[in-house]
Amino acid sequence: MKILHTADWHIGQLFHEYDRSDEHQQFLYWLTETLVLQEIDLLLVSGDVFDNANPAASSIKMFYTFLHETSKRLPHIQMIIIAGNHDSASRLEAPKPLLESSNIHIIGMLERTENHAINIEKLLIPIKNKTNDIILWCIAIPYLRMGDYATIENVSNPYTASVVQLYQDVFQLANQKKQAGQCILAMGHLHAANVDIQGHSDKDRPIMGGVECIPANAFHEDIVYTALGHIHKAQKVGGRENVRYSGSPIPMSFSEHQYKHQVMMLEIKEDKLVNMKAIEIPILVPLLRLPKQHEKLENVLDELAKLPTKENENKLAPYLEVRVLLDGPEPALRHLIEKAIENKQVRLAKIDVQKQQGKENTTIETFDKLDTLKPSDIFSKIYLKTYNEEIPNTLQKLFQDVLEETLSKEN
Ligand SMILES: [Mn+2]
Repeated sequence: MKILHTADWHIGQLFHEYDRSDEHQQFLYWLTETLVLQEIDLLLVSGDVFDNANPAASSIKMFYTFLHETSKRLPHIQMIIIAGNHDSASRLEAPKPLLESSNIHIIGMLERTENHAINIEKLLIPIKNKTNDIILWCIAIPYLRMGDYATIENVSNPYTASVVQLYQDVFQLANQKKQAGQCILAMGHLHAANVDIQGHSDKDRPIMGGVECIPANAFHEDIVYTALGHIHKAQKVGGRENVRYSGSPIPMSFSEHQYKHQVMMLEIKEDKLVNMKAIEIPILVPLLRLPKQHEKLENVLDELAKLPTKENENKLAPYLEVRVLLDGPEPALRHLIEKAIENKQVRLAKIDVQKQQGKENTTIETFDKLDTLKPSDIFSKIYLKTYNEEIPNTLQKLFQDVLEETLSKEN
């Protein structure tokens, strides 16, 4: 049986206001071709199919077209899709009855039994071969939110303890059901302990749920492969080759520009993992960070001037992040940069400004001194702290004018 593991598609994401449908569409076309070419029997999608809980109709259409096209070309393929923290669990699950008839399993949320316990049967999916015999059991647990799990008391981290317990409970069930020659897989959308979160350090894409990390030993040694989602950099977890993040197929932020994007392909024979390899995904729109380090504006403009000239079609031009080091205010910054790249084959996505280190010795006033503070004093201090020099007279004068005008209006 051949399996392909992917996650964190984030269909519908805007990249600094730019629409990414072309990139997502090309990835999904590529994925269908890859599934056909590699003769994949089982596709695992470990959460964050969509970028937000209320995806646009065009995003939903893209997703269902992918499911339909892939099922048409590979009539025997089975798919398991779990919800991530970006997905709406109920929205993702809505077409469940329809999809199950095409061997597509969607696990968005936990179901409860009559006595309110988690229905762990629903988190265990039997996968059959072409002759209709069960050959593996997949533990499929979506992203867990507060209130999704039974709270375990008297432990330092109830979230972690509950998630670990749930994986153990479903594993136990799988182990009871499993017969000779069958094996167990697991899926999850979570933040594992000690992972490389490069790509999430960026303030544009802060990590969700990163406070409570799940140790790799939550996944029993007898699970042949654990397919994780949530962290965008592809990697193994806890030093274990068979516990992995597939990574996101397209970069979600500029801090992801350095690493390759991939899917994982696995092959299982009897109850053993016999083959595992990463398949690199072609990138349609590259990310460009210029210059490598933050530099003074004049150097930056020189650098931008060297960029290749615009071709007719600028629709898929690289996304550009410009990195500037400023030692004073520069109100024309955006204008100057936009002018410099007017005829260049790039699309400006972000201007990242670093200010030269100011003096740190400006004291913060205490509450009881608030009455005595003057706006102009605060302005002077902030300027000194930001730019490490006194305010130029012209700027001080402009500030006074604005201040006086504001105060006169107030009265
Ligand atoms: Mn996520």
